[in-house]
Amino acid sequence: MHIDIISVVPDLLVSPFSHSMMKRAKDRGLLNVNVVNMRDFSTQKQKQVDDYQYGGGAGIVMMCEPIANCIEHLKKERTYDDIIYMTPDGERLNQKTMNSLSLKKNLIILCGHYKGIDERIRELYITKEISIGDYVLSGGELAAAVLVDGIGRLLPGVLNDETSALFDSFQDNLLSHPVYTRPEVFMGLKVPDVLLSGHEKNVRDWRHEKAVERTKARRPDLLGEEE
Ligand code: 6GU
Repeated sequence: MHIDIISVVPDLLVSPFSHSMMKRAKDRGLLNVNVVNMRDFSTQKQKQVDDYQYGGGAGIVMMCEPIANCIEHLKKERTYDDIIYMTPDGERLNQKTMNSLSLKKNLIILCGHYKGIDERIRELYITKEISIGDYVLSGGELAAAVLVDGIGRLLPGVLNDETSALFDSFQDNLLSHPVYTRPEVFMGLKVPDVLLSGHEKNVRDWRHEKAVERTKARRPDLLGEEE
């Protein structure tokens, strides 16, 4: 999978993809993340990429030309399945969207700043608009990192334990069951006996029961139940 991320602060997007699972995805040639500096596509002398909004009011807007030039440049290299704009007024991100995006081949992710981007870019180029939740961030970069992390870990071969992504919280509309590792007793708290029993079916049943219990208590909405 290939993902181009367009940003005015590309430095923000270096570390998130240089460690752990995302590094492994890259090293194994499963995910290639390329960060593009929008300023390189500015048509202005001062490399300006934003300007005052028509109609007045506080807040500047990201201009059409640098974004369009950047996207056109990328499109010469490959065909994109989606051109995604990260914005608080987009569709709220969930596991279903992660799953479906993980099946794509090439994506562009555009990170907004300030008051956002000129509406005409949204009309002309953007195929999908995504928000990561009901709060406002100063820019789309951290949201893009969340999106790429969530997609990357779903690519076959990224996780060492192939089955584990399927048992995640949300993958079946249930939160995860509690987990334990050594020691057996910590500060007087003992690991539940069933997990030490070696009885596979009992372990499976216990985990399911705990997942349902936790989901009912914390996120009844996931079960289609009222709060
Ligand atoms: Cl995608 N961008 C910004 N700036 N704020 C957000 C967001 C995105 N998702 C939630 N808040």
